[in-house]
Amino acid sequence: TSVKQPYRTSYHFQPPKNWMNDPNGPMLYKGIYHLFYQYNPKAAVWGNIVWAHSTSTDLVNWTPHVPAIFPSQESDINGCWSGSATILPGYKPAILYTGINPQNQQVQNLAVPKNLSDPYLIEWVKSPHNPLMAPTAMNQIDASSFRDPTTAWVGPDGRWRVIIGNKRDRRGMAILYRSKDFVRWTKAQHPLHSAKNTGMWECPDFFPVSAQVPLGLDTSINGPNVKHVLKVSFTNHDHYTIGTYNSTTDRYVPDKGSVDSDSGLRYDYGKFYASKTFFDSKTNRRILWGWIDESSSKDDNIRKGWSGIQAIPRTIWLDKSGKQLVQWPILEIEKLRNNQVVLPNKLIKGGTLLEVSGLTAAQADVEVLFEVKGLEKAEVFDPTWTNPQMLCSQKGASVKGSLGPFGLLVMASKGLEEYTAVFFRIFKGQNKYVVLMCSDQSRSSLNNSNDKTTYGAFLDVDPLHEKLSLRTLIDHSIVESFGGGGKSCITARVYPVLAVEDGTHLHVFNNGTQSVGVLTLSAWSMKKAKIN
Ligand code: DQQ
Repeated sequence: TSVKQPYRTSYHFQPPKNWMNDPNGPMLYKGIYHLFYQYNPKAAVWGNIVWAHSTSTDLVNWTPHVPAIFPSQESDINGCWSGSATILPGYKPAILYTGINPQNQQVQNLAVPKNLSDPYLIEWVKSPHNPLMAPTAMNQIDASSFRDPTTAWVGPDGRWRVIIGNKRDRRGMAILYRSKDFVRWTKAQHPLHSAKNTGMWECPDFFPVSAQVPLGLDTSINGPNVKHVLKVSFTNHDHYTIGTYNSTTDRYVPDKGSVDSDSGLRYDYGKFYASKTFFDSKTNRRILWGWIDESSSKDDNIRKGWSGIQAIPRTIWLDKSGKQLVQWPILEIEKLRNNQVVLPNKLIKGGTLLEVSGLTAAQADVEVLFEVKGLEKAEVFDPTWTNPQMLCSQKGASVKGSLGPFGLLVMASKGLEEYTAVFFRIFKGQNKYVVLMCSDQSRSSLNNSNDKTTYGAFLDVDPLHEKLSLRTLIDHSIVESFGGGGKSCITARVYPVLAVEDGTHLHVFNNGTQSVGVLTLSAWSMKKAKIN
């Protein structure tokens, strides 16, 4: 019996079947990229978690391997949960991960490659000293909230540091441990950082970024012109702050205005969770992997036999403002671009819907550059509008405005019974213009068992002096959008009934009263990648 699979991706990473969640231990070793991930070998729902493993030489095409880490000792017999890789001196990779012990306590374990001359690092052996870090009566760590070790870094005293996600009551924390030999770890007196009312911090990530050049830095780098980023996952989102790390006191202090709360900065304002970066020493980039969950029902996931994909890896760096990060799909993905379709420079009048044809619209990469005119006609921004997602839900694609909504209708059916709208609206604020970016899924499918929540973000672009760009990667059931060159990202999952395969269309639209210029629009059909 063959089930139709209109929602499987063609160039977003996923295993052939079953459940996948967090990306784990990404690294580059001897010219080969490794991706491990949380995987259930038995079903399309979470459970029986092992570290599945794939490798690649280009981050686009992937070869599957046998699971690298699976329950085999007391310290991980009930599950091998998330963790990270560190390359130790002598060019030796090491993985720290969370194991679930027979008492269902969360403990931290070490695994190392069995054979360093195998470039694929297929077999991993666990330390006989596991667990290396465990909750005890002495350290008062909550055994159900102690997980997801980061990549370790070296301080000025030569000792290794690692942080582990934790909470105490409602306070989220990044517990710090130090070690001389990577085997014996001692808990520091104080956490690296914590914040009240955030709940458990899952999958922390802590890394330096250059304040001078848009390049990545290896994890132990610190000094002048280096800022640090702390990312933590809670309430379904990956939140980050930018700040300063003092490696002598081992404290991280977020910059003023950089807040650890639900209203702070996010990597992505749609679906994107439990992400992790690694430093690519071959190209001096820092690369971000993130898990994109389904928006379909559990029953549908079981029926289709799989659940979870990974976002296209993103290069990540500090914006020149120093106030936020910028993300962009890795350049390698552009080698899948095929049959470019170009829309010549054009003024899009209010009320226009313009089809972009000649491409496989269900498997595409679209880049568009808008020029906004008549800014004095922008609607006035109400300063009580502090929640962009709410604003996008109230002012969806069908709600007419002055400057906007304008953008792309993707995954659209022929008769527009279904579409996903990715668009902008521009408002006149107190002393600057406010750009709102939305991904409206409310009309994405005739199947109402899907979660069709609309997502939104503010975009730090000044339309008076800058052009407004939008890039959208479309891949059957994912719409991954980058506004303003990657200053705000919104990822959505959609499951159309009519707009599948060749029944899928792409349009540019302007539902505002003011005209908008399209300076350039390029759309490519995307070739299929080898994703396992
Ligand atoms: N997923 C893992 C945990 C982590 C959570 C378990 C985040 O280690 O905290 O599969 O999605």
